[in-house]
Amino acid sequence: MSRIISNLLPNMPWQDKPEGYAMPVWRYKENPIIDRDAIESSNSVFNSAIVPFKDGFAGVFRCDSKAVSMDLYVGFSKDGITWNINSTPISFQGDDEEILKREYRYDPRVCYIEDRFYITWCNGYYGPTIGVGYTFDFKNFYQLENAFLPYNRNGVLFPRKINEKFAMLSRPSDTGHTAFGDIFYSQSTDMEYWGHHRHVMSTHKGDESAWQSTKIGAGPIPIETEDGWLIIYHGVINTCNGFVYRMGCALLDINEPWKVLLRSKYYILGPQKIYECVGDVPNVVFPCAALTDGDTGRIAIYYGCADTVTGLAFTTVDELMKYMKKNPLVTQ
Ligand code: BMA
Repeated sequence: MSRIISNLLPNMPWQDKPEGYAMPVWRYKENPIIDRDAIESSNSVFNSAIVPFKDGFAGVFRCDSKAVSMDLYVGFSKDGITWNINSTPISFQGDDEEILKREYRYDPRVCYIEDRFYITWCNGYYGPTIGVGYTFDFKNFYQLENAFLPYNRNGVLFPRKINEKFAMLSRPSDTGHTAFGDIFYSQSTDMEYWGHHRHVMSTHKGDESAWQSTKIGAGPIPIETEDGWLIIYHGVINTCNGFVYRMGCALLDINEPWKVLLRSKYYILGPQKIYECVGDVPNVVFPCAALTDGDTGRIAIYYGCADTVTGLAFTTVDELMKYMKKNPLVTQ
């Protein structure tokens, strides 16, 4: 048994694994949980970040408008499944007008550290980079400096300081649809200046694990377990029909998270249901958040489906650990 080190969350959404199901991650039966027109202005609602908040849940949602512009919206839910999303985007306050100027915002992650909820997202600033902000109450939002120079995406914070520093995974990229990308680890004492960058994982070029041959990027906030940091990430292959996005998992060293202890050679969830294969960008499952329960080891993954709607899937820390141990990626 591998144990999650986290608070108890008995009210997290959950469905048991269907009898005889072969894969380690199974979908919520009533998927998708959020439709593309969840708010009046939206073309699509996907790649969004959910956390426990008060006696329910809060989330930061990527809602693309009918102009197909990308922005972040806050929402609340009692059960993690039925959501009320605000009709106007998040407005950030901050010290510097230059940083508050909005070009576009997408693919949020939300991470509770110490006393507040930090939000990271892909922020347009002469190209994509990692925006950073925080809130205490999901009403007032404060924006800090961008973490990196452009171009970067998939900035994902760790839920506590490691070696006395804030820690973030990210994926240096380009201005376009990026046909490359590895995961790196960066450190900061103040959430403003990031350095001491370390390489974590690369794409896999051989056919042992072709689904992650083009680019990889961190997904939900890393899950602290007794064996290390469990990460769920997206891996991409370039096919004659374009990019296909799947989910994988890996285990990182607890004190030196740039060291990979285990990594699955097989994907854990791929686009196979109609709402994952058909939409504005077909064949995409893109995880951005996970709820966890320290007692049962349950994990609920929130993921974008075909860049159009939001899905929910379930697993446990044991399922992922067993799957990685049984099918390890040998040549990293
Ligand atoms: C990535 C990001 C994601 C998106 C994915 C598939 O580059 O833009 O938001 O889900 O492509 O289109």
